[in-house]
Amino acid sequence: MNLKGLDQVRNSEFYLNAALGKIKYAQLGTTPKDRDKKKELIEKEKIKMIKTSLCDALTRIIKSFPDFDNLAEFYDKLVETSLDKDTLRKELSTLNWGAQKIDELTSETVRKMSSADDKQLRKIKGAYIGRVSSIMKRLNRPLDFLEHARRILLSFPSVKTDTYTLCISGFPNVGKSTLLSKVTTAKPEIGAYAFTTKSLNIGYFDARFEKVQVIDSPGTLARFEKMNNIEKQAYLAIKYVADVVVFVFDLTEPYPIEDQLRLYENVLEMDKPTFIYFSKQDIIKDDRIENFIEENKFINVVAKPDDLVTSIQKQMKNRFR
Ligand SMILES: Nc1nc2c(ncn2[C@@H]2O[C@H](COP(=O)(O)OP(=O)(O)OP(=O)(O)O)[C@@H](O)[C@H]2O)c(=O)[nH]1
Ligand SMILES: [Mg+2]
Repeated sequence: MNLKGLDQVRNSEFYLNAALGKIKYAQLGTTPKDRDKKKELIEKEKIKMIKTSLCDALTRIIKSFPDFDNLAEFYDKLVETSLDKDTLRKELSTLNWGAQKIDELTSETVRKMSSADDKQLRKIKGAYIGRVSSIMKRLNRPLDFLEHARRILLSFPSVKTDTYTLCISGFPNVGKSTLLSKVTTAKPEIGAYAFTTKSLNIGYFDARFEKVQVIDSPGTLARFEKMNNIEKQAYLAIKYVADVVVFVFDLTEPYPIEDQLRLYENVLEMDKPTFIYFSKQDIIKDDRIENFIEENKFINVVAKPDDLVTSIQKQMKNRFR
């Protein structure tokens, strides 16, 4: 999702002041070029400047938001979990309504100004500014909501939804970020405590013809509604972005192995090709891993990070068969 143009959304007063400031500083009617212009033309120019400034600002806001009807599934679900899409649509269309109203009011005012004398012109302009201000004030609630939405959208991870993707799944503190740093150039924070990773870590490695995106996707056994933001993002990444998953088991058991097995079962339900990797092999007795593999009849185990990369490359080739 491209959110580059998503600038801060301000309140109506900010946009009004900017518009009124423009006519003040443009000094229409005071330059030698304007000396011979009729007052009527100058006042018309001023209100057109106000209109352009406000309508441009409103249109820019509307256009800066993504098209919520055509989001990739991952972002669509993410928006759904954190924002009310109907309110978003409604508030964006309220801004559109405001821009249209200001446009109509300006045309109407320009017509009224034709052949008006100086006193009438002042009065018409005053009334125009009053009406424009009250239209803008009605936009405060939508502007507020859109700023709130913008902050949420900016907190979303930059996931490439059209790139071949490996998700690293597993309980907190099992060594997911460490594995990410071994297979990609990413430098995630690694900590000796659970929940070190607070936003999705993403890295890339080169397969033969394309990049592979690797997402460090922390998981727990919480129900979706009970998950925190990063757990939700991780869940949606596995469900909607992952082509393949590697599940990290940690037999030093920062979390009971029964829970890790349950999470593994949940991941399998997502129906993605899934590999198993054992972290912390340097501090686990040799036969512990072998016995565990045998007990659970695992066949899809990758012994080392390098083997994971090779397995992913094989998996990528298979997808065209
Ligand atoms: N000895 C040893 N320690 C490891 C290994 N992999 C990870 N660790 C340690 O385990 C702890 C957790 O590692 P992380 O990679 O941060 O684990 P994580 O799964 O990303 O943790 P969260 O982000 O909290 O979910 C750190 O202290 C690491 O240094 C390993 O292969 N061997
Ligand atoms: Mg981590």
